Amino acid sequence: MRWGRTEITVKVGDITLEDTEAIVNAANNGLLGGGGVDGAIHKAGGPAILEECKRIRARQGGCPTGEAVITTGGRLKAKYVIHTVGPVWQGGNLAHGPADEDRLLRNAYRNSLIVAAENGARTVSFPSISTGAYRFPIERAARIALETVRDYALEHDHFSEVRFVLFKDADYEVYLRTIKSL
Ligand code: AR6
Repeated sequence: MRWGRTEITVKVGDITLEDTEAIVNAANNGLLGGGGVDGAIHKAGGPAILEECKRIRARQGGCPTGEAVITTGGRLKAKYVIHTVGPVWQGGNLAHGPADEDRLLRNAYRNSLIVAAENGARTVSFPSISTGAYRFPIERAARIALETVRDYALEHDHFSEVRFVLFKDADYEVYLRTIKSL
């Protein structure tokens, strides 16, 4: 699948093994690591990633939801890790205004692309942000992820490839179905 000049790849895999110049981490506001893909990235990439996260924390007090920051990839193949923070699913309505989670998830994808582009990365891999511990429904999240990357790719010629790396077969099936429907 190609959007503008950007090749879009959807695959099953472990994102810590990807060879794109940047991989994206589904982090939390504190930037000190955690479980899920965050734990896997810190474990595979080694302590240099956490050291830089701590420096970012000291400078700006963590990472607000929907924003993104960049560190070294440490021992990973990827040169950079872009740490973004998706929203915790709250039900998609009411308390925070209509579907604020949708807007925050869109921001997480878009700001990750912007930070990658600012740092010269032309290939980037994404996990499925917010759909694990943060419980965002996968169908809705997949649509937001794919539409946000599509819109960016159609507006900018910057990326040669954006890869979606799904950990579970069921998530991969949802992404495939969604991309065909766009
Ligand atoms: N490669 C690719 N995807 C993975 C991997 C991996 N190695 N490991 C897990 N996933 P989650 P969130 C998938 O919970 O929902 C952390 O503790 C997983 O199957 O990692 O954004 C952070 O520190 C799921 O589809 O991220 C935060 O506190 C997806 O990654 C919080 O969890 C996202 O699940 C963030 O929650």
